[in-house]
Amino acid sequence: MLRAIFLSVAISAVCFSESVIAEIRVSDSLIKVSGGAGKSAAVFMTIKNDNDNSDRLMSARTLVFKKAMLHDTISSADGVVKMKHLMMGIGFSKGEEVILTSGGKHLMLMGPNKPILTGDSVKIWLNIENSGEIEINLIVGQDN
Ligand SMILES: [Cu+2]
Repeated sequence: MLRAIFLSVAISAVCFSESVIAEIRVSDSLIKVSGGAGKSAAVFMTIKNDNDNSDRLMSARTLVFKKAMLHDTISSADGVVKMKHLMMGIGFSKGEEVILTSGGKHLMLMGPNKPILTGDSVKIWLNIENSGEIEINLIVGQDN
């Protein structure tokens, strides 16, 4: 009995270590800063929808950058790479896992309010249509 209680505590502790709100799970989040002291940054992550309904990442906000925009990366036949603003956000159906990654969909942060340095933390709130806001905290790594 004691052992069973101990086990359930351990499991809930694991759940709290990732960002989970209404069964929207965000994992493997990463920030890549570009342009010297960080004129912009791209944010990558995996979002899993464990809800019983579809949902949608509508937008994001942060206090560290003036603008946060959802982008897709489009490469044309002649090799030109462009970014497209995803005005309708990124939708995910029930059970779907969406990966925001380099060369694909990502969250773009523009206009830093201060120089972005290695070790800085960047807190971001993801606005999920049906599940509310999810807070994630990213640390700027040395490989930026
Ligand atoms: Cu972009």
